[in-house]
Amino acid sequence: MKVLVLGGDGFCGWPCAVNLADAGHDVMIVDNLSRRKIDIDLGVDSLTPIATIGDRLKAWEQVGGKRIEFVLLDIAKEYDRLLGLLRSEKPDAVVHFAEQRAAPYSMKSSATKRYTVDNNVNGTHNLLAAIVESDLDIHIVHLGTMGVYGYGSHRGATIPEGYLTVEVPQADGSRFTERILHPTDPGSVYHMTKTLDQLLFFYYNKNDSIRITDLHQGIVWGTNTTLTEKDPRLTNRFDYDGDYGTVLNRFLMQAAIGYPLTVHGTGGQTRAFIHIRDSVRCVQLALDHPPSSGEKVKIFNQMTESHRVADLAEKVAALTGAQTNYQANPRKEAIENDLIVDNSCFLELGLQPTTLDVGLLAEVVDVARRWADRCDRSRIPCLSAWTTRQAEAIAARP
Ligand code: NAD
Ligand code: USQ
Repeated sequence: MKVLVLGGDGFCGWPCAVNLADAGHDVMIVDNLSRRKIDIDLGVDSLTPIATIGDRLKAWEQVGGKRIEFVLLDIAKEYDRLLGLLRSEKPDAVVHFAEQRAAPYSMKSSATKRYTVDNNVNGTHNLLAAIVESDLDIHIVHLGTMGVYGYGSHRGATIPEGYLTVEVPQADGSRFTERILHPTDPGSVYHMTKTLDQLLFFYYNKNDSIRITDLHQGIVWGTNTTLTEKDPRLTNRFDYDGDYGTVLNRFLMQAAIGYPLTVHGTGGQTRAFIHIRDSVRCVQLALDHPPSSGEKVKIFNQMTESHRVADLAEKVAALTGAQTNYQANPRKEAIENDLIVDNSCFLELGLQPTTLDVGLLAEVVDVARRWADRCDRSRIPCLSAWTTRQAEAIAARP
């Protein structure tokens, strides 16, 4: 299969591209390298040393024996080049990772809010419009987020895979049932762009019959896959800073350097998680099981387990002896929430989850401790505040 991996230089995209090439697909990465530029702008770096895209591709050719092509292209700004690429490459599928993915970065300023909306919404819309204009039958696999469902108001209900069956009352007292997109409740400007993506997919699927799989992914933890471990130049990125670091990887790194684990608020926030190895596997499963022509957008909940943030801190502390620091929350989010998720689609397709209980220790030892001296402690605090109220609260932290 010919596959374009948009955003294939990023944390989820790079191991995915390598995995698809290893599985025998003809892979082309399309990326504008904006993530590397944001690191430079913020003055931070991946905890793991990552090779340039050129060196990564050379290393993969030597180690994997198969070439991955690369095109430097901004999908949000270079519509004509994107269309030209689809026409010349005629891919069977496009995996779309190419978005600004950090909630705290999206909430830093009006400039980062506007950038996140412009980049993510235009990028997704350009892809959809270009597929229609190309007149090619291309399956889109998009990386969405569990955050589209929101965290707070589920009242013990199980979150279904994308669609909810509702009963609608009529004026005459009768009712009809309808399967609708699950209502959205984004918690940041970044998460809001993912809810907008979802609507764009709904429309283009309905109007133009584009075949789409939208993966509502939880927080990805871990670093490498067996393939990216094969050569240091293939190593994946590990974000730990206050804008891009996600909670579990941050806790692992903090434990490795003796920095008290930064739990926001009470730590009652419950979130969904998945290991990077499973994320890569899910994308492959989604490509292998495309929707048929005329089928509604397929939505999978791409997560394997749910945990409260405070419980994660406890787990990491039990493993490493780390201290925990409950601190003022920079985010406007529910103090606590329940999260029961239906993820049966991937389990039925054969996904065998890597659990925290099995994978955590290796991650602390092999990655976080190994690269601990590359950590800049001053970049650990989360300082991007959702509103002025949260900004005042974090300014008053002891
Ligand atoms: P990342 O920032 O590491 O990778 C995104 C890649 O896309 C980068 O290489 C970046 O340069 C590229 N990119 C961004 N805008 C682009 C544009 N306009 N044109 C071309 N390339 C562009 O992020 P990630 O963690 O790999 O996330 C990938 C996708 O998965 C995102 O859409 C994100 O929302 C989703 N996701 C990530 C996680 C997670 O925990 N990391 C969880 C759920 C969903
Ligand atoms: N948190 C802490 N301490 C920290 C960092 C975060 O307590 O040091 C808390 C946050 O307040 C939040 C939770 O941990 O309640 C999760 O935060 P996160 O930064 O790990 O995850 P999030 O902002 O939700 O975003 C990440 C990815 C995003 C993806 C999303 C999936 O960056 O691309 O879409 O996870 S999900 O959370 O399922 O929506």
